[in-house]
Amino acid sequence: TDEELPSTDLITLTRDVLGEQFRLGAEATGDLTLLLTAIQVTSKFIATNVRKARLINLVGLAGDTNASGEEQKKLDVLSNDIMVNALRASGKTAVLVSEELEQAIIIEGRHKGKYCVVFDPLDGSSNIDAGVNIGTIFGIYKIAPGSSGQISDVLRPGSEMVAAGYTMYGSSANLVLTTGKGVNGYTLDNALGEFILTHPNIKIPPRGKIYSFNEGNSMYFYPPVLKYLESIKYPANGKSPYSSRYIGSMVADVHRTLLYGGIFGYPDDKKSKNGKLRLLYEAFPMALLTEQAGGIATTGRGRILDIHPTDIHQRTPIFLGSKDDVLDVIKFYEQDAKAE
Ligand code: P6P
Repeated sequence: TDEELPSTDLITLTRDVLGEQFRLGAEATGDLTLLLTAIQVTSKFIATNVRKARLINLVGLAGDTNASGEEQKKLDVLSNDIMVNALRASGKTAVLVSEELEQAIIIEGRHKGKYCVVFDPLDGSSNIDAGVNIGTIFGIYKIAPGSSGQISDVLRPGSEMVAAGYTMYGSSANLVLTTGKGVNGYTLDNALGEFILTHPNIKIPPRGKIYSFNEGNSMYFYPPVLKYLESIKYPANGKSPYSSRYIGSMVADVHRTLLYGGIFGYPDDKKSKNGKLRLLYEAFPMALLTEQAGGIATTGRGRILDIHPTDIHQRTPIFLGSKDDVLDVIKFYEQDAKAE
C-alpha cells in the first residue's frame, strides 16, 4: 500500500550515542555512553513513578524543604534518590550537584569516575498535583585535567559542559539531548523500554510568534523587559502581536520554544534580584541546548554560557529561544545601558 511502512531501522538513544562514540574515534572510552545510559534508566524510572504518582499517594508534600527552602514533594525526594544512586552506581561520576541537596556529593573509591553531573531531578514540581508536564534537567562536565573531582570541577562556565539534556514527563516521556554536535529528541517506547529517535537535529526557527513570561511579575519588571513586552504586544507597523504561552514548568516552556520558536524569559526584577532560575542545573543545560539548536540564551546583558559560577545553587536571569527574538530583548537592554 502507499502507506509508509513502519521503520524497521529503530534508532535508539543508546545506539545513537554509541554512534557518537564511534564518530569520536579512538579517544572514546564509552564512559559517556555508559553515563548517558544510567541517565536514561533514571528517566524511565522517574517516568513510571510520575505516571502512577497520581494513582498512589506519592503526590502531595514530603514534609521537608530543599536547599532553597522550597517545600519538597514526595516525587522530588524519590527522583533525587533515584538519580543519586544510579549515577553513583554507574562508576562514571566524580561530583554530583542536585537542586534537592544543599551540598555537592563527591564520589570516592571504586565508584569514582571522570564526569560531574549537575541536575534538577524534578523541575516544575509545583505543578505535580495539577498533572502539568514536569521534567528532569541535567548537565555534564568532564573533570578538569589533573583534578580528582571536587567542587571546582562544576564551578565552570556552561560552555565547558560536554553534554546536557532534559526528560519531559507528559503524555509521553521525551528526552532531548546534546553532546555538542546538535540536538536530538527521543520518545520513550514503553513497550520496548527504549528511547527512540523521533526529533533528529532539532533547529529553532530564527523567529517565532510566542512569548513565554510570567507577566504576573510585571509590576516588578525593569524598563528593558517592559519595553520589550510592549513591542510584541502592541507591535508598530501593523504587525500581528505575539501569542502568550506560559506553563510555569521550565522543561515544558523550553521544549515548546525549541520546537515552535519564540522566546522564554525569566528576568531579574525588583522582587528577584538575580532572577529565579538556577544557573548550574537549569539555565546552563537549557542554554547549551538552545545554542546547539541555533538559538540564543542570554541574561539580557551577556551570554549565559559565559557566566563563571561561584555557588552551586546561584540563580540567574534568563532569556532563551529564537535568535531574532532574543536579539530584540538584548537591544532593549543595550538602549537602557546607554541611557544610564
Ligand atoms: P513562577 C518551577 O517551579 C520553576 O522552577 C520552573 O520550572 C519554572 O519555569 C519557574 O519555576 C516558574 O516560576 O514564578 O512563574 O511560578
